[in-house]
Formats: sequence, structure tokens, C-alpha cells
Amino acid sequence: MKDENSKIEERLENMKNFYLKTEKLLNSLPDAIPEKTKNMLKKTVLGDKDLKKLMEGIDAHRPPRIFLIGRTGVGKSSLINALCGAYVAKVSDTRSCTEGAEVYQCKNGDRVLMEILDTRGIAESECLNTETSAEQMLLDQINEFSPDVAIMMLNCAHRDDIITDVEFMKKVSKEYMNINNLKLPIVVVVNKCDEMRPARVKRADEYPQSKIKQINEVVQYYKGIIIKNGLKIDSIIPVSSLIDWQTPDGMEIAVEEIDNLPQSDIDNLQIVYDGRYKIEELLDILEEAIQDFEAQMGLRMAARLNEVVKRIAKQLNKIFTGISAAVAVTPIPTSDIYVLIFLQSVLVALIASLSGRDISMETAKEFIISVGGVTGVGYGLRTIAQQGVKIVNVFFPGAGSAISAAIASAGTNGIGKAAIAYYLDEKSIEEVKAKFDEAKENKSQNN
Ligand SMILES: Nc1nc2c(ncn2[C@@H]2O[C@H](COP(=O)(O)OP(=O)(O)OP(=O)(O)O)[C@@H](O)[C@H]2O)c(=O)[nH]1
Ligand SMILES: [Mg+2]
Repeated sequence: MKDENSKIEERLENMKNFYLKTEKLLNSLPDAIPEKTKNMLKKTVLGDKDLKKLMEGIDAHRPPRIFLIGRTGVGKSSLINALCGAYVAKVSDTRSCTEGAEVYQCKNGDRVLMEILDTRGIAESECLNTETSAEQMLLDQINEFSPDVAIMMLNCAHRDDIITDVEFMKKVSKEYMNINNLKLPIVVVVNKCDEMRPARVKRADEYPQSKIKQINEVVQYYKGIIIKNGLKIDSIIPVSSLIDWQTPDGMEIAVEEIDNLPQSDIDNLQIVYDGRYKIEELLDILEEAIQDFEAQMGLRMAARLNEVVKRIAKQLNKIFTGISAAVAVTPIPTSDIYVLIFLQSVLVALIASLSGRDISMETAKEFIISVGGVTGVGYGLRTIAQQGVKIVNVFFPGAGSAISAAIASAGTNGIGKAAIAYYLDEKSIEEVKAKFDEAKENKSQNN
């Protein structure tokens, strides 16, 4: 596990080092590129706030603090494992806790992934003296914990009475606003979707329409209650956190028994069955909901190596897709295509650096050409003909062309996806090319 942690840091450093070289790359662009264009590129690439933040976040990140509220057995602990893609050990905080609430760190090896305030909700804390004091104690603890995001977990398989907890969340939200002058992001997660009929179908990509329909009905039902009772939430999403685990020597083990295993087995548990549904989407939602960027970065880094680098690569792709669109609408005395190839090459090189490879801009450009993005916009000869651009001019600065923002961003997005498939998923160049062509075909059909 230690090995994996140092690899994550190493690869992210790799990527940052390449980013730090971008200014030099921009300065060494051929003289034929007018100063004005170079400056525009510097401003859009180096001045991009999201990109800057992403790079800064590599050295400055912290485990996100998540306030989890949900009834016993709804799957709170399972959800944390599902989000991290690993069985994460709970390490309880020494701070004294309110009855029915627990603060702990989730660790994988010696890496702290998340900090959790886990509570069964106000509806289940009747063991406390009087309801008002129980509620106030819990509120105080939430305030002290100061969460980055709150997750309210509900059960898809049976419709619980959630009004008490909704009312409580309204108070939490109000106090949070008073104290922090910030809105507490609230995400509602409807778990155990796999248990909807037919319950035997557990693989997310095999859910029949009828199952999805039932799931959506439950989501609408809960959403209706939440809205009617005036709780403002960021999002509501159905998921399944189902994962079956086995020890490295292949022994399948029930979740309830995991804590009895020797530590070395716990650290190296493997996923034997992955029944997760929409967990990737939930991560996207949480990332968007969390406002503190160090915590946002920490959330991205809470997964396994492979998933961490993929999430970062996806974020890079999103940023460069945006930059490409911005560049396309800026009038510049240079071929848009030339500029786009430059941007896409930086993107490809950054993604490659996440895989542990150190590639030159030249190699990145060759990659773009070999997957069929020869035009730098990725939509092949037909589009280029429509754009009225001569292919020969593509590789030379100064060739006149103007590309719409939509085509520029779609092209960059396609190249980013291809680079992820090739460098991170280790698909062959033929497979990547086939996928890229397919995307192109779909696009032209849709048009
Ligand atoms: N089928 C299915 N089972 C799940 C899912 N999530 C959790 N479970 C199971 O539900 C049981 C309870 O899950 P936990 O994660 O321990 O629930 P919890 O909310 O942490 O419970 P407490 O800590 O007691 O409050 C376990 O047996 C899990 O394996 C899911 O999405 N689908
Ligand atoms: Mg639990």
C-alpha cells in the first residue's frame, strides 16, 4: 500500500513538472507564431484558474470532511468503501463523541483518505435524555467538525419516514450558514438500488429498464418529501455500494467479519464482486459540491492509484476542452488548428505524465495524428473540408482557418479521451483509433 501511495505522489509531481514547463514551451514556439498569439495562449493556459488550482492542489490537499447521516444498516460504512474503491480501515477519533455519533478517519495503509462524522440521525437517538438536548449536542458536534459536505443516506429498498431527519438537516444547514457564512452542500444518496426487483441483477450495466424505473420512482418520492419540507439540497442520486471482498489468497469474506482479520489481510483486501452503481457519478457530484479546493483535491486522491490518475486526467480534459473553446472564439492571426494542436499536445503530454511516462510535445503530436486527429480537431477529413481548410496547411503556422468553438472543444475532448484510453487504460493504438472513429461517426450521424 505504501508503494501505491508514493506512486500517486510521484505521478502527480510528474504532471506538475510538465505544467511548469508550459511557459518555456510557449516561449519557444516558432518565430512564425506572432507574439500576439503567444501571449493569448499564455494568458489562456497559464491564466486558467481551474488548471492553476489543480496544480496547486497537488501539494496542498487534505482529506475531505464528510458528515454522514443515515439509519443503522443503510450502508454508510459501505458507501465510504465504495467511494474509495478499497476497504478502508476506520480509526476512531479520540475526541469524545455524542452518543449515536462517531468521528473517525478512513485510512488505507498510512494514508488518511477521509474524515467522517457518522451519525444514525436524530430519529434514532431517542436513548438520550430529552430530545432537544440530544439534538443540540449533535448540532454542536457537527459545528465543531465543520464538514465540507453532508451526505444524507436513504434506503432505496424500503421507503423510510424521513421527515424528522429532514427537519434536523434544515437546522444543521441554518447553523452552518450562521457560523461559516457559507452554504453547507447537502447531497442525498439513495443506497441499495441493487435490491430493487429483479434483485438478482446486480451488475450496474445490466439493470433492466424496469429496475431503473423503480429506482427513479423512489428517488422522486424522497425528493418530493425533501422539497415539500423546505430542505435545500445540491443533488439526489441513487447508488449501490455493494462490494464483495476477498483476502489476497482468495478467501471471500463477509463485511461483518473483516475487522476480525489480521491487519495485513485488511490492508490487502481485493474486490471479488463489484456491484457498485453510479458511484463514479456520485464522486463527480461531491467534487462539485465541495467548495474548499484542498478538500476537493483530497477527495480526488482518496481512490486507488488508477482511479486517482483517471479522475485527474478527466479534470484536465475538462479544463482543456474549455480552453479550446475559449481560444476558438478569440480572433488571432494564426491558424486555429495550429493553436489547437499545441493545446492538445500539452493535454496529451500531461495525461501521459500521469501514467508515469515523460513524453515530448513532438510525441504528443504524433499521438494526435496517429489516432486520426490529424486535423487537430478530431473530426476527420469531412469536417476539415467543410471548414475549408487545406490539410497541408494543418501543420504549418499561419494557415488560415477558423474553427467553431463547438468543434474545437469536441475535438480536444475526443483527443483527451483517446489519451486516457491509451496512456492510462493501456488500450492499443488500434483500439483507441477505432473508438475515436466511432465517436466521429456518431457525431456526424447526430448532426
Ligand atoms: N445489497 C446491498 N447491500 C448493501 C449495500 N450497502 C450496504 N449493504 C449491506 O448492508 C449492511 C449494512 O451496511 P453498513 O455499511 O454497515 O451500514 P451502516 O449504515 O454503516 O450501519 P451502522 O454503522 O450500523 O449505522 C451490510 O451487510 C452491507 O454489506 C448496497 O448498496 N447493496
Ligand atoms: Mg457504519
